[in-house]
Amino acid sequence: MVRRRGNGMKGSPQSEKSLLNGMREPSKSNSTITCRPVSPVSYFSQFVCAIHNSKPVWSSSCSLFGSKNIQAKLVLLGEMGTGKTSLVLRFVKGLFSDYQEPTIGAAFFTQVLSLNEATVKFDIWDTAGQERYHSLAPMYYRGAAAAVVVYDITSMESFEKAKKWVEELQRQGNPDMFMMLVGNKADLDTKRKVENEVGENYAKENGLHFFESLAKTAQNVNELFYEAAKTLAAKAPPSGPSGMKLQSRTQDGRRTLFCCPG
Ligand SMILES: Nc1nc2c(ncn2[C@@H]2O[C@H](COP(=O)(O)OP(=O)(O)OP(=O)(O)O)[C@@H](O)[C@H]2O)c(=O)[nH]1
Ligand SMILES: [Mg+2]
Repeated sequence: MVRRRGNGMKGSPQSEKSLLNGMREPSKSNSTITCRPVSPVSYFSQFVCAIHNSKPVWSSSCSLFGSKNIQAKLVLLGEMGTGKTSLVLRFVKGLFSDYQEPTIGAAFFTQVLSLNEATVKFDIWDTAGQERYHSLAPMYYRGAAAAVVVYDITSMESFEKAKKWVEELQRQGNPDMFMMLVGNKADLDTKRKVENEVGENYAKENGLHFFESLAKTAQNVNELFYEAAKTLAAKAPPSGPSGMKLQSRTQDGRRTLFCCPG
C-alpha cells in the first residue's frame, strides 16, 4: 500500500513481512546526550536530557535535582498522517521531516525530563495510525500512565477518529491514565477544518488536557510533554530515601557527624 505524504511525496510501500513483524525495534542508533532549555522563556531553569539505548546518561547540567524518579509509559494514538511520529521526533531529537515515513506497527523512544520536583523518564510508544494496525493498539496503551491522542486540524475525519480513540481509552485503558488531546499542524490554518474551540470543548467535556501544536516549528511540542511530566510527577508518591543520611551524635562529649545507611 502506498501513502501520499507531504508535498505529494509517496510513502514507501510496506511489505507483508514488515506488517507481520508488527513492531519496529527500539532505536539502537544513537547514544548521544543533549541538554537544552525546554523553552528559553517559560522554563529557563529546566533541562531536557535526550537519552537513547534506554540507558540514562547524566551530565552535570542534567543532574537529578528532583526528589522523585518516575518512569512512565506514554502512548501516542491517532489517525494516520496526523503527525504522531513528527511530534515525538521533534521532542526526542529536535528534528522534523516534511517526508516522514508512515510508522509500521509502532516505534519506541525514550526521553527524560528533569523538573524541579522530579525526574521523569518517558518510555514512548508511537503507534501506527493505519487501520490495519488498530488491533495492536491495546498492547501499547495497556499499563500506560499517559496517552496523547493526536488529530490533524485540517481533517475533520482525523478529529472523529481521535474521539473514537478517547472512547476506547475510557472503556479499556488504565482508569488513572493522564490523557491529552492534541490538534497538530496548526501552521496550516488556512486549511483548518477543526476549530480550536471545537477541540478544546470536547477535551473539557471529557477531562482531557488540550493543545494545538506544530511539530513543524516545535511550537507547543515540549510544552505538551512537560505538562504530562508535571501532572505525573504531582500524582506520584515521593520516592523513598536513597543514599546516606547524615546524622549528628554526641560521642565522648564531642559532637561528630557520621553516615549511616538510610
Ligand atoms: N505542515 C505540517 N506538517 C506536519 C506537521 N507535523 C507533521 N507533518 C507532516 O505530516 C505527515 C505525517 O506525519 P507523521 O509524523 O508521519 O504522521 P503519523 O501520525 O506518525 O502517521 P502514521 O505513522 O502513519 O500513523 C508528514 O509528511 C509530516 O511532515 C506539522 O506540524 N505541520
Ligand atoms: Mg508515525
